[in-house]
Amino acid sequence: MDNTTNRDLEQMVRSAVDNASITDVHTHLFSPQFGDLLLWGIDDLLTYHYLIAETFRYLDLPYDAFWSMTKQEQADLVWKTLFVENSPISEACRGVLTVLSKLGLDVEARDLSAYREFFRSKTAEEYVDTCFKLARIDYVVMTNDPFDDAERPIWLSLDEIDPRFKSVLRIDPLLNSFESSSRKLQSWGYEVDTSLSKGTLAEIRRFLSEWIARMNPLYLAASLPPDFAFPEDSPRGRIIERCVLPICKEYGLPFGMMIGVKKLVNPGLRLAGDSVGKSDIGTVERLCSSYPDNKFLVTMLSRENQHELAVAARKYRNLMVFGCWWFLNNPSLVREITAMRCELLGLSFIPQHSDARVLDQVIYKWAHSRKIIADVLVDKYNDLAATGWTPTEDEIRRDIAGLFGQNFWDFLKR
Ligand code: RAT
Ligand code: ZN
Repeated sequence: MDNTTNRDLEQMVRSAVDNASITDVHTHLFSPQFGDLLLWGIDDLLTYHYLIAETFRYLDLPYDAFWSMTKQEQADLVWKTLFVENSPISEACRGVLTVLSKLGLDVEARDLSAYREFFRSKTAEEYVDTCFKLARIDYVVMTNDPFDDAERPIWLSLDEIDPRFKSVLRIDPLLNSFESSSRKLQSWGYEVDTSLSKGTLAEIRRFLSEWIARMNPLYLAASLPPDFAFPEDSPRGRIIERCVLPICKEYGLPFGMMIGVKKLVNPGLRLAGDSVGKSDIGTVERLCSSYPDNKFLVTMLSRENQHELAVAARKYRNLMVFGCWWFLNNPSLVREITAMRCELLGLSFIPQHSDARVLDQVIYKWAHSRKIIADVLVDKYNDLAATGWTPTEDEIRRDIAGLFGQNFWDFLKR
């Protein structure tokens, strides 16, 4: 390998990253068996909540007027505002164009009706194959909420799921709004009350066990606010301590914590109305050190938390850091965060997830992320080569397979 030049090395790294097949560890996608819950096509792409928030930057329209439009009317307005009247340079806008271009459509034409026409004849099943192929994905991890009125009945009657889609038991309502969730639990036959008595906690554990049996999830997950604390004298603190952690331990499942979201700072924007706040890394450290037999998959939303989260992962091997989440999934930040994680953690992290809500988005989110992750890795391997340690092609492929999927599967097996 001593004849390997920097250019060969760069070529090897870029090709290994391009060809790596992906396990997308957190998305909001569904398999076609979930019917309309699986979003795809140009109108869903254009009404992505990231784009809705950006559209309102330019409009005086009352929020309700927007929400009373049909999906196609909303998509028309987003297109006009963000693509026609302004150049679409934001990451979410650029994403739509990457998707169209990778599908072979004429981006230059700026022809929304032609794009609509392209999708009209497709079925969800065939389009899943197209997107998985273009994004080079093996597995997509869903977000499955048993408290969701549209999703729950599907689980109760589902036979089987496309094996490329894996489930995750998402428990935000249980942790973050127990009072209303307890009423739902009661109506489903669980003997719970809001006092969180011993009996109630046992019933919550029964609920979790039953849904684990039904969904066969890869992990349990919740998004949590910036002021999330642990231990905490609150329903959330008690439920995590007495139900979530013991159940995760019993079934050998990680607890996925997505920390730092300020819900609905602007309710008029609905799903687009959430914001970000800095969180206390001490909470993550306390959980990891007090529960060494539990595994934690953690991502944090604020840029300010990224360095201390990587440092925490150096201290606790039961902590797996994943993804550049939501407002961090922008090239400048992915670059900075990925380089920093490599420097502190080597290859022992999961650099990215897509968070796709619309199937087609895996095409752009992964194309954009692959490019940045490859740039960072080229630098890192070049620095290595400068010492005289030239990585072989096999070593590079092994490392990259870890980052794009194997690290996740290995962590689940631990
Ligand atoms: O990124 C998003 O689409 C957010 O709205 C959230 O769904 C977030 O990713 C989450 O999982 O809570
Ligand atoms: Zn998400």
